[in-house]
Amino acid sequence: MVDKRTEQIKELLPVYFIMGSTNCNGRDPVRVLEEAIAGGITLFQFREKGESALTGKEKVRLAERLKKICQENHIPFIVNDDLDLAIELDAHGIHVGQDDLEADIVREKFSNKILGVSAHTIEEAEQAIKDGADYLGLGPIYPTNSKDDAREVAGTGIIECFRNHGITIPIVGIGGITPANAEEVIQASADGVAVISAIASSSDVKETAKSFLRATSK
Ligand code: 3NM
Repeated sequence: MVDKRTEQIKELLPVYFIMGSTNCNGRDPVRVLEEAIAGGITLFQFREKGESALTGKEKVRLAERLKKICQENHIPFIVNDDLDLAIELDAHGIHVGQDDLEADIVREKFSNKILGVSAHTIEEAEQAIKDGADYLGLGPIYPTNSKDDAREVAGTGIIECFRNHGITIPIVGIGGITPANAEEVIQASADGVAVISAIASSSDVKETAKSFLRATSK
């Protein structure tokens, strides 16, 4: 039986926009987020990473501004890999990778919040579930330029493989996903797509977010 919490998480995942100041081609991240929300994104993750990423107070200030926009638009605000920031901002959730914080420690300190974990193998997925993950991020599904240490391209087959191994918790595909290939990811039985560049660096952020919503609700 699928419980209510799982159903609620699934509803948040269709168009999961991830972004930080380094992903916006010099545009104001606040504007980019507003346009993405106007286009219909369903969840937002603040991921401030890369060479010119903001740190310290500047990072906190940007996170606060983006969280406020999410709050005004009823979009949950997830923080990537920064437990102190997630706690300081009382974020709706946190996402951690395999090389980041330990998921079980995060779950302990951040109970009742959304916990996402990146997984690449069945063992990692099973561990994440034991640790209390609400959803898994699987990738990179397609080639990506947005993550320096991305693993080998997995294709949509990784999603089918996890499902065939009995992994039933919500899954979001990530890496190189565009409006043109998003439907394939959903057909492979993901509950949504997590996207950085196709939305953040689009010349029409709102329209691109709309295209993702159409592609994932077919
Ligand atoms: N994690 P884009 S791939 C943040 O494979 C991230 O776990 C990945 O960015 C993983 O949509 C990735 O621009 C980058 O390809 C996704």
